[in-house]
Amino acid sequence: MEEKPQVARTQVGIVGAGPAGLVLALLLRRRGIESIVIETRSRAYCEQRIRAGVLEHGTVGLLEENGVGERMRREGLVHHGIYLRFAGRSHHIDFPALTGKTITVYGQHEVVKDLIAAHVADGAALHFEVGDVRIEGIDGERPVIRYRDGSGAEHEVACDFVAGCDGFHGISRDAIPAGVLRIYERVYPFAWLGILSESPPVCEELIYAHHARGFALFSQRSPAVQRMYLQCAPDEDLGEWPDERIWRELQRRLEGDDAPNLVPGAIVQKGVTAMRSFVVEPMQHGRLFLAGDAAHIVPPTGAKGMNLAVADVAVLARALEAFYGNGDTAALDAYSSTCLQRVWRAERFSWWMTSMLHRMDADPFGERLQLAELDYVTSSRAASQSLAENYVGLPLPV
Ligand code: RFL
Ligand code: PHB
Repeated sequence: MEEKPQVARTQVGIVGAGPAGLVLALLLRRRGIESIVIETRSRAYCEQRIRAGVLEHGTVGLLEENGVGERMRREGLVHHGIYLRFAGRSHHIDFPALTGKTITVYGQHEVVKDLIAAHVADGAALHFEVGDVRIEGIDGERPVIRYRDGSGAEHEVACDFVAGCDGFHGISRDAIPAGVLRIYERVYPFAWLGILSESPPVCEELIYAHHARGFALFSQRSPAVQRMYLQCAPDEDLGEWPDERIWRELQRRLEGDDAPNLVPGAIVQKGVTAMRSFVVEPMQHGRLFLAGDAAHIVPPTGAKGMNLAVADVAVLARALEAFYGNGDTAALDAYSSTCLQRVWRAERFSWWMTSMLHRMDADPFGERLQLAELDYVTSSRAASQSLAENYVGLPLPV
């Protein structure tokens, strides 16, 4: 006999409780629109997953306006610029002087913790550790999300719309019929070895370092915890990277006249991150809307991924508000084209930062071009302003 599913009904079914799904649910709730969020991982896993660290000016504003900015304001580190380091010297890009804006360094997992806490406090529907997730009926007016809970019981969520916020490896993108999506992709021949360490900051702001041995990035999480990355091979074996080697390599990639002092500490996490640029077009089909990493990936060099996810769902929430307010579908119909304009700008910026800063094998001409570009970017006001306005974030779409 076929098992009878437990049936729930909502306006917007959200697949995935990363930044895209959680921010969307929050924005919808603030507009009086119901949603149910389902997530395959546990709450603890989502709250501990170490990822992004830089929040654009607009992302910070959106979180604050929606009542989840209190801890970020207290614990987030407001940065007034970044350093580009090359040929043995650091060069400051001053964001307030160039754009009037700042950025905030606050871990993505802290944002996720704050969002989950707000959902729980509001009694919102947020289901962790679900399995076997399927999306059906997106071509009709009643799409359905099916899943199994931890005990194996089958559930069905009948929705008006489905938001696919399940990241690059999720199932939402594949729910769109074959032949509809066009994929644009670039895979880079290098990766980042990232560490989290209990040590003092290398500098008051982030340092993006170009070096003949490869790129390095010196970021932060708090006054006592730092996040740092080394360019490495995509198939790099972490077993070959004992802590002493990591510290030695980070220090070498900082070398030069004004080399900041790197104080080693306990490395509490290590991982390798692949680098990829990826966009699907369109970002919607029928009643399914893709948002965040489910629709696009940027290499992390421009610090854009999480910010793009938030920008997508800001557009989607506004479009759904118009639909439920007065039946107007124009903004929903334009969702993909509205988002893709910003997405491609961020793709361009992330690709450009990546190309300018990473070592490419056996390309001495390319290295000279990188140095000329870095020299130009740090000495021309027009060029540094262009970098700064992209880094702090283009205005959220209105
Ligand atoms: P996420 O965060 O991947 O969340 C997707 C969620 O969906 C769940 N899921 C499913 N749920 C239900 N059913 C299924 N079938 C499911 N399949 C998956 C997953 O468990 C997960 O919880 O996507 P989202 O929300 O679109 O957010 C995107 C951001 O996470 C990502 O773009 C950023 O982390 C990228 N990124 C950075 N972005 C920035 O804006 N600034 C940065 O400084 C920055 N640095 C980075 C980064 C990403 C990095 N890594 C590890 C890729 C640095 C690194 C090293
Ligand atoms: C981080 O702090 O994890 C981080 C900062 C800047 C980037 C990427 C990652 O460009």
